Amino acid sequence: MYTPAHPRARSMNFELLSYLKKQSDFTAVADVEAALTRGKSKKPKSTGKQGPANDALFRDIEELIEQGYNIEFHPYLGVKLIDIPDRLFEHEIREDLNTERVGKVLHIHDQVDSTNEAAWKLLESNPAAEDGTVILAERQVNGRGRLGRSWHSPAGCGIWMSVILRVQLPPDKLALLTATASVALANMLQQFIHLPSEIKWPNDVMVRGRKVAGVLVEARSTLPDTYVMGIGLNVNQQTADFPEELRGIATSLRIERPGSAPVNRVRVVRPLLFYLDSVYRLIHKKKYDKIARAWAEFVPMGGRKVRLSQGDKEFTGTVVELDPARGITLKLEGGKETKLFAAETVNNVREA
Ligand code: BT5
Repeated sequence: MYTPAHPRARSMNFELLSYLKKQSDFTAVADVEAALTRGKSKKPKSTGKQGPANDALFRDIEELIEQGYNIEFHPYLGVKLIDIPDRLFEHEIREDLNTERVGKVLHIHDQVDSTNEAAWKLLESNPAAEDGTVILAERQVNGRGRLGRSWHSPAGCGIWMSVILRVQLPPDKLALLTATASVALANMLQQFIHLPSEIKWPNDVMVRGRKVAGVLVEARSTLPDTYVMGIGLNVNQQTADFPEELRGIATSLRIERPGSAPVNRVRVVRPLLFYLDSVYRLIHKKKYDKIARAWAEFVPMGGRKVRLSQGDKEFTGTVVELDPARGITLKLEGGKETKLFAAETVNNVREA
C-alpha cells in the first residue's frame, strides 16, 4: 500500500518560499514582488507601501498557507514567514542537508504498510537503488519490530524511516549496522535535542528509562551486500496516544522535552540523516572499532552486575567488556572465570 506524500506540494512557489525564509522581519508585499520579478523582467520600482495586490503573489502565499506554512500578514508591514509546517516535505528535508550518502535519494509516502517493506519493494523494482536511499512515511499501518513484533507508528507523530545500505561487510560485523543507527540516534538526541539518551542492550534507544526509538536491520539472501536499516523514532506522541500496553515503557521527544512542547519532525529528520551519514561513513572506512566504542559509551552497563539468558540458562556477573558485534563479557558471579556471550545468542540482558 503506497500513497505518494503531498502531491500538491508541487504547486508551491519555491522561489517565494526561499525568499521569505531569508527575511528576518515583515517585508512589504511590493518588495516581495520586486525581489521575485528581479531578473525576470524590468525591475518594478518599490514604493515601500502595499501596492495593488498582485493576484498571483497572493495566490502563491495562500497556497503556502494551505500547505501548512505559518505566514502572517500585517496591513502596513507586509508579510512574514513565522514557521514551516510539521510535514515531511522533500524540499524542506533537503534544505542544507549536507550528507555524502544518506538521504541523497529520498522517497516520501503518506502511508505505507512498513517503510522497510517499501524499501525492499523499491529494490525489487530498481535493483540498482543507491546506497543511502531513504524512505520516509507519515504513517505505517503495519510497522514491524524484531522477531515478528509490531511497531506502533501513528500518522504525523514520528519518524518512520528506512535507509537502503549497499556495503560489503564481514558477517561478524553485521551487528554494527544496527549499532550505527542507535549510535546516530543517541548522539543526535543528546547533542541536538539535549535529551539524556542511553542504549539498552542491544539497540533500543532510551530516554529516562523509556524507549523512544527502535532499530530493525534486515537482509535478504537474494540481494547480497544490501541491507535495509529501519528506524522508528517517537516524536510528538503524548502519553494517551500510545496504546495502553506501551504507556509504561514508551516515550516521545515531546513527552520528554521541558514544557512538553511539540517538535517539528523536519527539524529532527535533518540532523538524524546527518548523524547517520557520519556514523555510516565509518562502516565504509572499515573503522568498526570506532562505532563499537561509541556504542559502548551509550550502554550504561560497564562494570555493573547484570543477568542474562542464553537458551534456557541464566547467568549473573559483572560486565567486563561490551561490544555490539562480539557480545558481552561477564566475570561470572562467585568465581574468577570470565565468559564471552556472543551477541546473537543472548537475550533479556538486564541489571541484576
Ligand atoms: C524494534 O523492535 O525496536 C524495531 C522497531 C523498528 C521500527 C521501524 S519504523 C520504520 C521501519 N519500518 C518498519 O516496519 N520498522 C522499522 P523490537 O526490539 O522488537 O521492539 C518492538 C517492541 O517495542 C514491541 O513489541 C512493543 O513492546 C514496543 N513498541 C512498539 N511500538 C513502539 C513505539 N512506537 N515506541 C516504543 N515502543 C514500541
